[in-house]
Amino acid sequence: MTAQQNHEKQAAALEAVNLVKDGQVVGLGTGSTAEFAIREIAERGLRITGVPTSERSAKLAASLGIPLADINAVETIHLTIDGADEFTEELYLLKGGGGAFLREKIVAERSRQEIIIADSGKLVKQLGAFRLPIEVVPFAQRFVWQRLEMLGAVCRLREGFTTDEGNHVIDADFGLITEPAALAAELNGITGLVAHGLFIGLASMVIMGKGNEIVRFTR
Ligand code: ABF
Repeated sequence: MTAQQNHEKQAAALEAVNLVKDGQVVGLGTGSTAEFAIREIAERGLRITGVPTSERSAKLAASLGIPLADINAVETIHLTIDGADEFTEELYLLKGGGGAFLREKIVAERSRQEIIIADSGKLVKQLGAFRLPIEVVPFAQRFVWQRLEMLGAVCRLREGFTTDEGNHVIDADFGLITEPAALAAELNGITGLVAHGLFIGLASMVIMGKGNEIVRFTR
């Protein structure tokens, strides 16, 4: 990661944390950009309850003294701050490089606001330069792998990686994804495919650091 990327990630995170209010339930994203936001929440002493999207983020938040709640124990999630691997101006996201995308998607679905923070390198015209992460139950791995190949993907197992839910990840190269919503619908119908990294219609806003500026993308 370059110094410029780090600067842009941190700037986007600081801007997103301005949206956080005392008393809120806040979804805590996963990845290096989301980590800046978690640290900033603690730094500002914001009195929130965190719902982490991964064991990694839970450990970080706990170490910083942020009170955490089990997602099944909260009535609502007011706002979530998370990263992404790619995003478009239409707020289509490709996520999952960090392997936490099932929990990230569940938290995003339950959030009143899903705020994505990113450096300028994440903005793309079309998703897909980054391989699409697919979470699969081990029992269905061969079946899902074959179905993904039938859809045109070149598949690669994320070696030596198990998700927080104990599943495997296949990184599927579909090339540039011209119809993300259509592909997401196809993938949603594959039995044993637990989650994919296409987040369609979930982001409320993307806050992007660009040089010394902040650029916002909204629906
Ligand atoms: C997470 O943020 C993942 O979905 C995504 O892979 C990651 C991006 O990582 P980073 O912020 O380190 O670039 O939400």
